[in-house]
Amino acid sequence: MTDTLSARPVEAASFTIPQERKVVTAIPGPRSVALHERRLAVVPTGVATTLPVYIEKANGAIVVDVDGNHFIDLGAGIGVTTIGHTNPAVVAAATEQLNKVTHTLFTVTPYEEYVRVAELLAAHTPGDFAKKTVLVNSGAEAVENAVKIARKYTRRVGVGVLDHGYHGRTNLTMAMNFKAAPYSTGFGPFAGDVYHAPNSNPYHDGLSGAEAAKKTIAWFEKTVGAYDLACIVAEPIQGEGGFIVPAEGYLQALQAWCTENGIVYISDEIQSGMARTGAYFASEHFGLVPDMVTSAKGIAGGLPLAGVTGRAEIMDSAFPGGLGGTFGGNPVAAAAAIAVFETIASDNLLAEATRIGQTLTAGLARLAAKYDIIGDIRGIGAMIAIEFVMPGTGATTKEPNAAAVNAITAYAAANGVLVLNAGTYGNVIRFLPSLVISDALLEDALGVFDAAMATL
Ligand code: PLZ
Repeated sequence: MTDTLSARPVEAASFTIPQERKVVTAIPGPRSVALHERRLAVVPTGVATTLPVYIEKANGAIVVDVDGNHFIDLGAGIGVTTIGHTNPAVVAAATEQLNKVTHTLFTVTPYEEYVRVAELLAAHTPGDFAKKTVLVNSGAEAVENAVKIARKYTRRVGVGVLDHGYHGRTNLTMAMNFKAAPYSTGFGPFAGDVYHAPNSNPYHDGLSGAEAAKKTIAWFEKTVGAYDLACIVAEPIQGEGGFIVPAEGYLQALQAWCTENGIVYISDEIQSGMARTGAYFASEHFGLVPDMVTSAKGIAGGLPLAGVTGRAEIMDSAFPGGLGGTFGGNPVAAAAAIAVFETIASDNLLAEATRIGQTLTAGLARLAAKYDIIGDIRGIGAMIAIEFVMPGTGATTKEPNAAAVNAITAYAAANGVLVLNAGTYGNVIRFLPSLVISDALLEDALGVFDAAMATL
């Protein structure tokens, strides 16, 4: 065992699948191809697939397809299996809960696991004040509920969002996304009273946080007026938008303006939260104490669960019965979430996220020195991205290079590395590995990226 591996909190021996890349067929292999044919007959084309490789099992940072190929998973199901695939603590907690009680509906007859998750979210989201949490099933549903509550609390209707943001696929959240295609094209009419303001995008706008905030605030003041805004919903690091990290001071200035004007500040931490960036919630890196935080994805280790956590007085503004849903805060998902919180603490996973960020950024910097199509490397902790530009445009127009991203991700997949793209122009590769991935696996994957870029 190498030093890197022995430094891992989860010993290699505790993985049930060897943490190694192994390609034994063409990608996709024959069994995946056969399954894909069946799928095309019965699953609509609107449910697209990045890579038609059908997965049979997974553990830690490795997923295994039906043809026996072992992939290094650098996407973790878009940042969901943050504490590793089939984490033993999650599997044990969910299995035990399945055998105790699978469902009652919390708003009919409640159970302790929901309450415990609410306590854990109150303890781990930023801010030292009384907080309450409503649990739901998906990120989009969390955003919808956050907006409902903010509107009820403020008795205002306007919803402010930022350019390059992403918030979901429901009717309201479609209207909140920056990108129309493919999320909302043809699906209207859309919810009204949603206002899209310029964001902070340091690599492209070159503005300081204060300058960018001035621009955003001026836009809201002219286009909506602070008085009509119930809330601003913003991701601390924009996920689908390409891991855009705002300039220093930007979000703080935006929140200060919200507070002065009675606007509820909502941090959408669905992609950036739950230990992903080396803090429980990324807002902490920016000195933000949001009025409300949405969480989902990594919260329950792969089971469907999401939440809205906020100041008690805001959360209590909805009338009794105003919030709920059949499956929200399901006992099995809630039990899994408790195990996730416990594992982050017991396995020191915040520090692991920081380690992963250091390894990735150093490795990617080596590649950037070799390949001028790498325009920017950014992100925090285990949420790192590279933006690709056309050759020779890095110092000038920074023209998006989606073709490079498509070629590199295809090469990586064919060589046993699963990685996701992102960005409004599809020219970003994002790394969202699980926090149990070793440096050795990361270096192996970086070698594949090097080889991929050498072919371009
Ligand atoms: N807010 C910040 O990242 C989900 C979308 C995957 P749901 N992002 C991945 C896809 O193509 O559907 C997301 C997010 C942020 C909200 C959401 C929505 O979360 O759980 O997908 O509804």
